[in-house]
Amino acid sequence: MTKEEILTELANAVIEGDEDLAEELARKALDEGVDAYEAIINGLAKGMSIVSEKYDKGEAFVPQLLIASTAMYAGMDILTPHVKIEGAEKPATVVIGSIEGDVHDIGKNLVKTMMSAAGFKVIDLGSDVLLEEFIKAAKKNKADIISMSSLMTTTMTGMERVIEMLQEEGIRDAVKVIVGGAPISERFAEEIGADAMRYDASSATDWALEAVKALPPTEERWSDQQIALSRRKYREILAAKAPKAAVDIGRITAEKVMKEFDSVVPKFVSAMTKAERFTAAFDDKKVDRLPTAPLACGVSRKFVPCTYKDYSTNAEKYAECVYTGIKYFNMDTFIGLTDLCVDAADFGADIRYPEEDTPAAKGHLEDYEKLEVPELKEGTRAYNLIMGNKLATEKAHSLNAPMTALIEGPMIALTQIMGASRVLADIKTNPDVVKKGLEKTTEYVENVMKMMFEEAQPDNLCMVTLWTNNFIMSADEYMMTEGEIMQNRIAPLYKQYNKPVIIHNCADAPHWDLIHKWEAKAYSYTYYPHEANKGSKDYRYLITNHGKETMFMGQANPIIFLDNSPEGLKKIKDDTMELMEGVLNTLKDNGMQSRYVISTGCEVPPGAACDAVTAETYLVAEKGPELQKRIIG
Ligand code: B1M
Repeated sequence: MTKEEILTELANAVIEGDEDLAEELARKALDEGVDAYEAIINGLAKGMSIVSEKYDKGEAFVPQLLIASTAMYAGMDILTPHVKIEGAEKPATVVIGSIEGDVHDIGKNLVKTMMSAAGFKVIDLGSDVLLEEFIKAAKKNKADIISMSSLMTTTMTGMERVIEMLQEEGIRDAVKVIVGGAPISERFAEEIGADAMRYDASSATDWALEAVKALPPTEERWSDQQIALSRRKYREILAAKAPKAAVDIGRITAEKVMKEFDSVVPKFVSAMTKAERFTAAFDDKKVDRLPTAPLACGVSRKFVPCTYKDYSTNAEKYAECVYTGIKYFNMDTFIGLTDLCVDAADFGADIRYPEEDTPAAKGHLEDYEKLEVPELKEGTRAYNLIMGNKLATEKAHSLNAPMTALIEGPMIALTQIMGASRVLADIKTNPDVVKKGLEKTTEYVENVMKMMFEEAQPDNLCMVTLWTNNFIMSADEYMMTEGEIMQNRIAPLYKQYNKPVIIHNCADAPHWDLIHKWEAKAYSYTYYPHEANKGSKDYRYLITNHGKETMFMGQANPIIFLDNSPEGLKKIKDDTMELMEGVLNTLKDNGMQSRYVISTGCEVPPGAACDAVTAETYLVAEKGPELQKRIIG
């Protein structure tokens, strides 16, 4: 083989995700005297860039990226020890991780892969990384760059603290800091003092390559003298920052809402009960106004009050949160989303329960073959959830509201048990074990559904199927895994109990045409305008294309509920008004009148302000009837 052929084949091995071939070709490259560095950059890394470009264009999906990166690393393990370093510069070092509290790591892993492909030495701290670990790793490795990912509004503030810690330690100027992840904006990056933010892994890598060129030599930046100088420089800046008082904004605003409740809510004119309104909207029948049901789940606990852990693990507390949530937020149903770790906990994965935030699955299991379907009995989290929904349904009915219980779908259960990146990669390399694993989680989900329908008897049961998101899996990959199960097992079970299929997606760009395969009667969705080119769809598209069969619930951005300043509250009201008007006009244009719920489609952050939620729900109650009459008649 010529050198060119070896390089092309190395790239192809990565594109195909063929780990063995990448290793074989890496050895061949060494045997044939190809320079190891060239084989990495012009062979393996080139293949990775091609897959990454395809991903950016929506032509490849996460499983393919993951197996490509595995092949790339396999080849690199063989080639890297042979890279000649005399005369050449030592690779720049990047410390990377997802911020404390955040277990999302798929995007972070892509950034890691692209940076490795570009020749950086990447120290991966993993996900849910304690803030001080970034500082420790930067010091230990005399890093050049710190790369932090956050996928949630609740965790993004940790990035600012890391930057402050770098300043306190006198090493802020020794490193460049880049931040990224879905909720991160350029403005946010600037406000917290990061050097850059980028929207995708490739451009983050391009930035990093440029950034290190501008850095003074390592010894200079990391010298004791420079550190002492830098400490002094930032001392004043840090001292000038007002210390942020720890205020429980959720609780304070919950008290305000409760106090004002009697003088506000009874004044709303309503010709229907919550149950009548929600049921009528389901069937697109006449309503007094559109129903509203933001996913103000964890935040409802502030009325009780109780911790998030209590909300998600204690049946009585959960039911109390449902009752107070429906009452004080004046919602038309409560969608009972807790954490997404219920099944994973029962299968034996390790769950972290922070007091004030959503629990997350941390310790995953190793062996698909050893998964055992747990017995659904007292003591399991699923049993507790069912009992919680039984109590909650009684309480919701006392307020004339329907209860919408929520459970995890088989694929989310499996990814929480085994780890998402691993399962997504195994779909490509070892689909049979994934299917075996799914068989086990499906059996458990079916048992939970049956007991939920028979014992708890909520009015509706909503299922989380977030892997339909077409940023992550192709329609075929989804159909080969959870899609098939949804169609052939889960939807028929709903039918057997005479219940409508209701889906909560957590995602912005599902494969919309698949929803007809299991006849979803209601769909809780999110919409991100900046992802429109990747398939994120708004109510206009959804009602027009699928509204005849499916009631959509969503669209309002939950992040807005974090801001209860006068401007923030005004924005919530303006956005809600615009949404209601737009939805009603679209319904009318399509010959419909009420099949839509003003909601969030994504959990309102547990630290949100309760008066921000009521800014939306009270506005719907106040202005909804008038709008309904004016637009629909
Ligand atoms: Co969660 N989740 N999730 N989730 N999840 C989001 C983020 C959410 C937006 C979904 C929603 O409700 N609409 C929402 C956050 C809302 C908010 O901000 N408040 C959310 C929530 C609420 C939650 C839970 C709280 C749900 C619950 O339990 N009630 C819970 C939190 C757990 C925790 O972390 N403590 C939770 C859990 C999970 C799973 C574990 C089930 C799973 C993650 C599995 C895993 O990663 N190991 C999951 C998933 C998959 C998602 C969505 C659907 C997809 C995320 C993803 O992997 N995208 C997500 C919805 C969404 O983002 N649309 C959602 C694909 C990935 C390639 O993109 O990570 O954005 P991304 O990376 C991109 C860019 O952002 C960029 O490059 C990548 C592409 O090239 N980028 C960088 C990333 N890092 C960068 C760094 C850079 C530069 C660019 O420089 C440093």
